[in-house]
Order: sequence, then structure tokens, then C-alpha cells
Amino acid sequence: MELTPMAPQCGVEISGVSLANCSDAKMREIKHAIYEHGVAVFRDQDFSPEDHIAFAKRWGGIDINNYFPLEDEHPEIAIVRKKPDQKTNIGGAWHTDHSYDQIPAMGSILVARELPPEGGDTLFAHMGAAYDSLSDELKAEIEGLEAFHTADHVYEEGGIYAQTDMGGDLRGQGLKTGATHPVVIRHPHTGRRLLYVNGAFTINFLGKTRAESLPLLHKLLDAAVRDDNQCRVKWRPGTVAIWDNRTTWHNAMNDYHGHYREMHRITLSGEALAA
Ligand SMILES: O=C(O)CCC(=O)C(=O)O
Ligand SMILES: [Fe+2]
Repeated sequence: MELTPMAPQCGVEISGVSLANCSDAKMREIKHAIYEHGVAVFRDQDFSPEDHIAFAKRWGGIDINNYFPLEDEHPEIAIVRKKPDQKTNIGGAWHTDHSYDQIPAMGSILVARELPPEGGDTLFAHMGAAYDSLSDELKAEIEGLEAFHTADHVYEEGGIYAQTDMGGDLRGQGLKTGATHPVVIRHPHTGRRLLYVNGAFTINFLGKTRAESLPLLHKLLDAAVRDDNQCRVKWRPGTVAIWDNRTTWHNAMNDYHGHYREMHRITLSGEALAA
């Protein structure tokens, strides 16, 4: 197996392994690489829906996403799809998945099933690099802070997606979510300090209103997505990417209007987060 960093701070490309038949030793190495680099890209994989599910189960539990459409025959698999006549995509702004859960998903295994002729890349940003890049004053300001996260404004009736042409495809409009997490967490496996607020689901700092929270939140969000914290995943047929939601944020580019794109996602269960 060969590991090649994709960018100085974020992402690793792993070659010389077939995910559908990988040894326990390689699995351990892959997990560690993802915890550390935030996202790993595997090319030319022969990876059926059954392989996808079996590999996810070897990692740990599967969290079924409450909102995306599910694959009819394999309800463990969520479909991340944009049709040629749709203008809105799923995940087209910087976010980390499921931060609105008390025990957020560890990450996802995303498989390219149908790609547009060009575009549709996914950007990732490394939250360890983001935290390290903050000034000492900013680090001191957020030390010990906690923040509230929810998905309700995104997915509820009349919410952000409901106002778009993606609204009709999504489920779970009646769900209520909400969780509090430290603003700086320690990665459960690497111990690295990571910034854990995001633009999509983080609403306010505890003890402050939304309006009072926004100036600091914006400062952190801007610092988090500096170009030098990022890497770009360019999908090809057979590409599988696995990411860690604690180590990274992601942003799905929406630059292929008029074309179809379909990805299969299995969301992996995580563990409670701590400062
Ligand atoms: O379509 C993509 O590249 C990623 C979409 C997304 O945000 C997700 O699957 O969590
Ligand atoms: Fe996402």
C-alpha cells in the first residue's frame, strides 16, 4: 500500500489496496491515515453496494442518514444525487456531517456511481490545521467554549432545502435535532486539537444569542477554510473517498448544471466528542 499526501495539510491518496478484499492490517493503516489526514481517496475500486456495506460494517456501526433518499434494495446506502434539471446540490456549502447529533457520525464512505463529464469535485478542509493557524488570542477566546448545533433550519418544512428544487427529494422534514459540543475537540484517536464549529449547523455559543455569536463564528469559519488547509477530490469512475467528520469539513462543488451526478454514501457511526 502506498500513501501519497494530496496537499500539505489535508488528504491522502492510497494506492495498492482493493477495499473489497483488504486485510485487517491494511484496514488499521487506512483508519489511522484517515484520522490523521482527514480524507483518503482510493482509485479504480471494484466496489459493489454489497462490498460497500460489508466494508462499512468492518469499520464499525452504520448511521442511517435521516434526510437523504435511500437506495431501495440497500437502505444502509444514502443516495447523494443531482439531476440534470436541478440547480441545487446536496452538501454545496462548507459543513461537517451530522454535527447536530449528540454522538456525531465518525465519517462517510462515498462512492462515485455516475459523474458529470466535468466538475462535481469535493473540497475538504483540515480542522487541525485550521485550529493551529488561529492566533493565540483567538485560541484563548475559544478555550472552554461550547456551541449548539442543529439541522432543523436546513431540513424542516420551509427550511433552506425546502425552498429549493432539492426539497422534494429529501425526507425527515418533521425531525427535531440539537446537540452541544466543545468548540475545540480532541480527536478521539490521534489526540490532535480540532476546530469543531461549522457554517451549516452551528448556531450559537452557549450563553450567547445567535446575533452575539456571529462575529466570532465568522472569524472561525473564515480561518477554517484558508486555501492552505484544503485539498480537492477529483472524482473518476471507481473512486471511493472516506473522510473523518471530526478532522475535516467538506464542500461539494455545484458546477455541472445540466448533468447527472450520483454518489452512494454510507455514514459511519462515531463516538462522543470531548475537549
Ligand atoms: O457529493 C459530494 O461530493 C458530497 C456531498 C456531501 O456533503 C455528503 O455526502 O455528505
Ligand atoms: Fe456532507
